[in-house]
Order: sequence, then structure tokens, then C-alpha cells
Amino acid sequence: MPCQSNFLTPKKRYILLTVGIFILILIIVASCVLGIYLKSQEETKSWKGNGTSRNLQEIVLGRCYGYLAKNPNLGERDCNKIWQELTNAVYKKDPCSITEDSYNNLIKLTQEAIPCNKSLLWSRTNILVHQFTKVREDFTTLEDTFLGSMFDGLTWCGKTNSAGMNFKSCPAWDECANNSISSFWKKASAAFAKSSCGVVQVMLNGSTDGNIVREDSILKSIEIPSMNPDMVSELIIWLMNSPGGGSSNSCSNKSLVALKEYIEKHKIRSSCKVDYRPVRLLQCIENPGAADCTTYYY
Ligand code: AVW
Repeated sequence: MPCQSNFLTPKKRYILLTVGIFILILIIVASCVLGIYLKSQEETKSWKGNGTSRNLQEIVLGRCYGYLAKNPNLGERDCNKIWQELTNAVYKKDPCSITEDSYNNLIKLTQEAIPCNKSLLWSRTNILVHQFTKVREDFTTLEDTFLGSMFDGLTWCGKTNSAGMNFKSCPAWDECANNSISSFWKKASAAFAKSSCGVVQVMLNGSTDGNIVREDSILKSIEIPSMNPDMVSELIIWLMNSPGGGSSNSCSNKSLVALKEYIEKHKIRSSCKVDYRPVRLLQCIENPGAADCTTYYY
């Protein structure tokens, strides 16, 4: 009896093979198109904040080497590794899924001892406090430290589906809870407060609109709770009013009294000075004609 083969005829085989190859090519092309589409969607996805600062890598590396040159006591630090850890924290990740822990390695690489009685915290006095530490190097804000000075004023975020920074837009501070910028500053602020010791100072703005200290400020929500009451003996508030008149406040202001109670609830003693003279003198350099400055002329 002739053998009845179940095998396909060469013609059928040829057709099947052609169809198979065609489907395979179709799948490859479709996934390429989808990949390109996803990437382009990501590039055009517009977050509310500015994109990554231009020349971020060069700026961070330059600031890193600059700080090390001025502070040889920090010893050997690898600026390229620091940059690498920043990219590890944010590359190929949704910029709204970056937690404080994402920066653990970066924090480890930039650890620095803050001498006791030197830490200066601030809220709503960003410009004034840094004008002050420029002339008074015996005080240090987070932005004057190795870590803080490298990233101060810069913006960065990665892209979900590819390596590299997103230079078009990044989430704004409040756009999502775990964004690359807010998580970084929260983590850095907690580390700074944790390593502070002795008498700590905090510069506040008595002439600001609204609350002197915002409820969700980093000072209140992160730094005060992070300080170790066994290491910090006192928190001294410098309440700075604008010398040009306008609204001003005293230490008996309701929100300051509440802040004092909040500090003491964290087992840290606190006190308050209005218009701390060394800072007032600095304000008067900028505004010598202001009513509250004329008393300094003899
Ligand atoms: P700030 P903080 N929304 O003057 O106590 C938008 O109130 O917060 O002082 N931007 C914010 C927000 C927010 N909820 N929170 C913080 N920022 C950004 C580190 C924003 O760029 C130092 F050690 C704003 O201009 C100080 O002791 C800036 O943070 C403490 O944290 C300051 O807000 C100052 O932070």
C-alpha cells in the first residue's frame, strides 16, 4: 500500500513559510512603531515644571570639583560616581515615582560632618539667608553644603522609557508626591537636620504674606522632626522683618507661638529674636534709606 504522507506539499510549505515570515515582519514593524510612538509621547508629555537644566552634568561636575578644591578636609570624593548615582536614581523611571530612598546612595557619597552650632535653617528667606552665609561663613545652610551646593537652583528628571534626562519638562514641586526634585530636597533636608548639633538657628520672614511658616514647609514637616534632641540643645528663631516698613511681626505672633510649641513637642528648646542685628545690617546695605535703617548711621 502506498505510503500516505501527512506532510505538506512543498508548495503549501512555501506558502506557510512566506505567511510566517510576513507575520514576523509585521510584529517587528508594529513593535518598532509602538516604541517610537511611546518615546515620542514621552518627549511631548508636558509636565508643569521646567525641563532639566541645560548642561546639568557639566554644572554638577564643576560645582563638585569646585567644592572639593575649597574644602580639602572632605578628602577623596568621586564626582563622576556622584553624577552616576544621580542618573541611577532617575533614569528610565517615571519622574513621579522617585522616592526619598531613590537618593540613598547619592546621600551616602556626599556625607559631610556639619560642625556644631553652625547649622542655619530657613523658611521664606531664601535670598536673605544666602546673602548672609556668603559673608558669615561660620553659618551653613543646606545649600552651602557639599550636596546642597551641587544641586541648588537646578532642575532634573528622567524619562520613563529611556535613559537620559528630560530637557523639555519636569513635574512641578506639587504636581505629584514622589517627584525627582521634591524627593531630593526632602531627603537632603532630613540628612542635614539629622547631622545638625548644638545650637541651631532658623531665619524666618516676618513680612511675608500668609503664614510665616507653611504647614507643609520642609522646615516644619521634615527638618524639625528630623533633628535629634540629644544632639541639638536649642533652636533659635531669627524673625526678620523688612526694614522698609509694610507688614511686620513680633515673636508673639500666633503662628510663631504655635511653631515654638511644635519645636518643644519635639523635645528641643527654642527662643526667638526679632530683627537679629547682623542680618538687619545686611538688609540695610541693600536698603539704606529705609526708616528702620537710619538708626544705624552715626
Ligand atoms: P519655603 P521650606 N511648594 O521658603 O521650609 C512649592 O517655604 O519649605 O521653605 N515649592 C516648595 C514647596 C512646596 N510645597 N516646599 C518647598 N518648596 C521649594 C531646606 C520651593 O523651591 C533648607 F534647609 C521653595 O522656593 C531650609 O531650612 C523652597 O522650597 C528649608 O528646607 C523653599 O520653600 C526651606 O524649605
